[in-house]
Amino acid sequence: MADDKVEIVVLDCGFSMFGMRARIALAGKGVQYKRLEQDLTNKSPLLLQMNPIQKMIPVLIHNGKPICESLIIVEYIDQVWNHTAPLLPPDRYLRARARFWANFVDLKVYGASRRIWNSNGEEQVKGKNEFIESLSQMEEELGNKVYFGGDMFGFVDVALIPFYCWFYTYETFGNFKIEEECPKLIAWAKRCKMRESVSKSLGDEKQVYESVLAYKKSSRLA
Ligand code: GS8
Repeated sequence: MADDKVEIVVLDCGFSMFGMRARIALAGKGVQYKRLEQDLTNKSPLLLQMNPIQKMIPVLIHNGKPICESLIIVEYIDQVWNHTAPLLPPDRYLRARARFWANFVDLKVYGASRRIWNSNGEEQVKGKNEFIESLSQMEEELGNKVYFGGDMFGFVDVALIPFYCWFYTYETFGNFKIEEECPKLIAWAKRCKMRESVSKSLGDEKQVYESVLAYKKSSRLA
């Protein structure tokens, strides 16, 4: 594909694990793009025009056409730039399995993770327990493989690895150590981070934490 004629823009937000997915997928394919940082407290006309239904980032804009929802964006990137570094396997069953676990990350891991930093008391403890349970289930799915799909970094890895730079935030709010609960998953995360497409796309864990503190402060004031 003649990339110099193609315009690719990502509406993104530094701390977003969903935005990081798009960044990792594009970096892995070696695609150049323009990243437009969005202020989610004051949404831009471009974001509202490109994602009028959800009004959320990330949005991938490919030649003026918007694609929304991070996992759909990652799959789209994988299909358009299919000449290198495939993320989804060719086998239909393995593809379905990868989609299942990526969806599990959104439904279970993400759902529980929010409650660790965004609630208190019993609700927070429940969130923490469900978070550990969901990561343990993922650890089981990983087994002794290098990556979720086997020897190749793939779709489920892209879906989950952005959460790694949020671990410091979860641990600080929830007062626990993820490595004590899921050591194999931490070893997997360190392996993923050795890849340039991942290391340059993840946020800094301390900055993520600061963003969460700032968000909590501003939502208390609202
Ligand atoms: C979630 C995107 C999302 O939550 C996806 O792309 O996978 N299922 C979607 N985006 C957040 C920022 S990251 O927490 C967002 O844009 N929020 C703005 C809002 O809720 O108004």
